[in-house]
Amino acid sequence: MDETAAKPMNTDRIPYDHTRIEERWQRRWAESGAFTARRDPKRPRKFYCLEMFPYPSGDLHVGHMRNYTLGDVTARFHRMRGFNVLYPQGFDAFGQPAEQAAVQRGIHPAEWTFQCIDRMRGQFKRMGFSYDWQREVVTCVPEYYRWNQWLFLRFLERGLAFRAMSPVNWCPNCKFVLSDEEAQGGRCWRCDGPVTRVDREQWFLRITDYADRLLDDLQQLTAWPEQVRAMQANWIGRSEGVRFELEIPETGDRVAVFTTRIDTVFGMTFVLLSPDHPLTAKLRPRNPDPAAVDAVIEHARTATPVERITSRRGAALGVHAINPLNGERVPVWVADYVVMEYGTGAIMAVPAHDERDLQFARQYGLPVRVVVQPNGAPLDAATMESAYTGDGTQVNSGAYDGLPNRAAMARIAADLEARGLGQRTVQYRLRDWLISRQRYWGTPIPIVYCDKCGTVPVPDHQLPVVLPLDIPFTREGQPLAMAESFVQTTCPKCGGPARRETDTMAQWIESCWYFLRYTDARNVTAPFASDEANFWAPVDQYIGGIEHAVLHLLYSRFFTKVLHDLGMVTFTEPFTRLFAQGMITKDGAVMSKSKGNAVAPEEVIEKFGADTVRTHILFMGPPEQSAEWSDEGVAGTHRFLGRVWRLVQDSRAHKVVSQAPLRETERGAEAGVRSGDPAAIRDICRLTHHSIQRVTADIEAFKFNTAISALHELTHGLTTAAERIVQLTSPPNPSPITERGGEAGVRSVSSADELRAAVREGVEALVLLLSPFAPHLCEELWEALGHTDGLTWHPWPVADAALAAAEQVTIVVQVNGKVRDRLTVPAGTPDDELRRLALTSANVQKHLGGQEPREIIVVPGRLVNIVV
Ligand code: ANZ
Ligand code: ZN
Repeated sequence: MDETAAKPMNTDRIPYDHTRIEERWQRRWAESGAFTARRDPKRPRKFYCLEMFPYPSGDLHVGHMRNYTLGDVTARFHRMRGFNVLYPQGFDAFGQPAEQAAVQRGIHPAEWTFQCIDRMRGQFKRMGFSYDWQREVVTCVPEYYRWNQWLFLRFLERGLAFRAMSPVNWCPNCKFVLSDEEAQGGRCWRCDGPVTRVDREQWFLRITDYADRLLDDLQQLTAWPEQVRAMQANWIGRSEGVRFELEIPETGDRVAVFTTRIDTVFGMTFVLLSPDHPLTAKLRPRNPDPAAVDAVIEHARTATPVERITSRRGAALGVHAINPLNGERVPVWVADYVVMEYGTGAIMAVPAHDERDLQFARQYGLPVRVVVQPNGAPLDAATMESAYTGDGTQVNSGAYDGLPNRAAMARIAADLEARGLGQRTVQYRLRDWLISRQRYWGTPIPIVYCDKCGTVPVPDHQLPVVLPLDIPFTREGQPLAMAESFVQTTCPKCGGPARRETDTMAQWIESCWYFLRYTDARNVTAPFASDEANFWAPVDQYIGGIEHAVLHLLYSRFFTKVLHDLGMVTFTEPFTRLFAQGMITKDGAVMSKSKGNAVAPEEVIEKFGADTVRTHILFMGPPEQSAEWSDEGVAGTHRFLGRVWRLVQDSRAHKVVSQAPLRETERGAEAGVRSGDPAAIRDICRLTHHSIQRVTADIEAFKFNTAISALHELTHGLTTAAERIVQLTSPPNPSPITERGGEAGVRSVSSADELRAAVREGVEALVLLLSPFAPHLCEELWEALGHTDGLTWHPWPVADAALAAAEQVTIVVQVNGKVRDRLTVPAGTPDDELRRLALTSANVQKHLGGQEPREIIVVPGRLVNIVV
């Protein structure tokens, strides 16, 4: 025994200096290009790991870091598992806050954006995230947005981009036109204020052409959260129904309606037109009081979408419509809640079976007729308080009476088709995607308006249309429209004077395809080379917030399908697996700067290190759930990492592990574990290999918190074993690491040497398994263990299933003291389980003969005695 080994540990132990270690490894990784994504043919599979890239709004807090830490652990894990890994990061750099900052603080949006990017990039680096920074994508530079423009022109060529005058969602608060997705529930996605409608000429992308594919392909996305798939399906809103026309005898007009319940057509007691329906304006004078009609039209114009569909305001239009099935004349009204954007903008109203129609009928004294009768008490049209929307038997329906309504639905549809009066159709709720924004800080739409030639696309070779930087910012108006040097241009077709489009593209456009740009980020002749995109994409694991369930994820799926149809990629879905992380809260509220409860990562890194922040964020709970940040929790995680540090340091000092790396032959098997070996060694091997199994499976399943728990247990078991070695080698010197735990869990062992290899193997496994979580610490320890290869691409440990399996023991089962059975069970099986197993034994059942046991005595690991 040498001098060092005999000394008490705490005097020569190197302290866990996280600042020094983290700076050192971040420098090493950067210098060696450790995270550069390469297409290495020796690695058979690829893995593309991606987090939704951030909007550069300033500083990130620890709540934001959850998203990125999940990604980094996943990326590091897959590198060690032998994949070619692409793990990039960038900035979604166009958008409104930069423009607001410009107005409020007089700083240029570009300057503000790049300041934020620099800060955030620095924060990412301090967290030790293993991004390939050579592929960084910043969307507000011409090198990137020129490809937005290029793609827009491809959409235009295919008829997938068009300009139309149409009512658009308008947020009076943000002074901003919104897409339907941004105005969900009638609220602005930015300020949550109510949205109104205004008419404007705008650019749209024809996403509705892809509605069926966007819906059908959701079925392929089996590794997406069910909730997100359901939200998309609902948003696309496919409805099967029937469209048919009714004649208006007074004017000779025909009005088409769309219904999902053609079985109720005999219950139509009136027809409703949308206030925006062209016939509404035409028929207005037929009401003796046209002002009543005007009031409805006016209300519809100013009301928010939610107010409109909940309103039951209406007015008669003084004409009738003829039900083609029974020739009945029913009145035609205008109603607020019928919207022009869905179906045909007119409906057959069936108050007995549609709630809104019933409310409308009661309010205006219109008739109600039951045509679908449920089992049980018959419905009474005069008194029913809510519509019956379920299934039943046809009544009051002429030739269809007595049929189940589902059967009638099919028959009536077929009959209408046969008579040429209507047809079965599919209706989508999804609307075309409005992409024009009256904003400065975005991608200019590459269009020129010429008096002679009309709307002229800017030719490819004139791209990019550069966003001018030297323009004044004012509170009102669109700065770009006021920049004459930008607006005035020459027509690419005739060379005459022309004006540029001054709307910019919605910021969602940039994020529709950025994940493909990363595969070939520096390409100057194309958005990306197909070969690179097809190698790396689709993204294998995408990580982000549930708030993008519809907007970004739907748009990206749409773009991917168009790119597929353009022949640029071979796949049709962009994100194979999707993970939506839960929020981090502080004092019960979602962490955010505006709420004043944001915790800066720098503070915690300073005190405890990035490894602690990372490990703690993932230890806080299942990542899909929200979790409360606590300072005590962080300190606890720091202590855990300190224990791992000391385990390796003390083990080395005490020659528990030698400084030379373990030779292959020293692993598991060599220790003689499989054959009649000391139980203590077997215990350590089992713990090690079982831990490898658990941590591997847990990381794959995104159960990072339980993976870390397993690492706690492994650390504890190895520490105890290391203490045992110290005791055996230096009995007179009580070691500080024996203070806790002592001999617990370590069975008798004759010599320290027997344990050494097993502990060494366990310690190496611990460092490898912990490394995706705490990479700096583990690199340092790996080096201390004598390795020179670094951990980034080091193979992940593989468990030996035989070593990992729990030890089997035989339990004797007695009934009234007589042996009746023997059970083979894993060692450590709990008493309750032993009781249950004993009672279900066939032989025991026979000897009990139906009697209730009076007492069941369990001797753990040995015997169960049932007394009757
Ligand atoms: C008659 C009827 C009877 C209806 C009945 C329902 C129940 P989904 O499922 O969302 O596709 N509708 C059609 N176009 C409309 C419009 N532009 N504005 C407001 N409502 C409209 O809904 C389809 C149903 O919504 C259609 O079927 C129609 O009412 C109404 F017992 O027709 B139904
Ligand atoms: Zn022209």
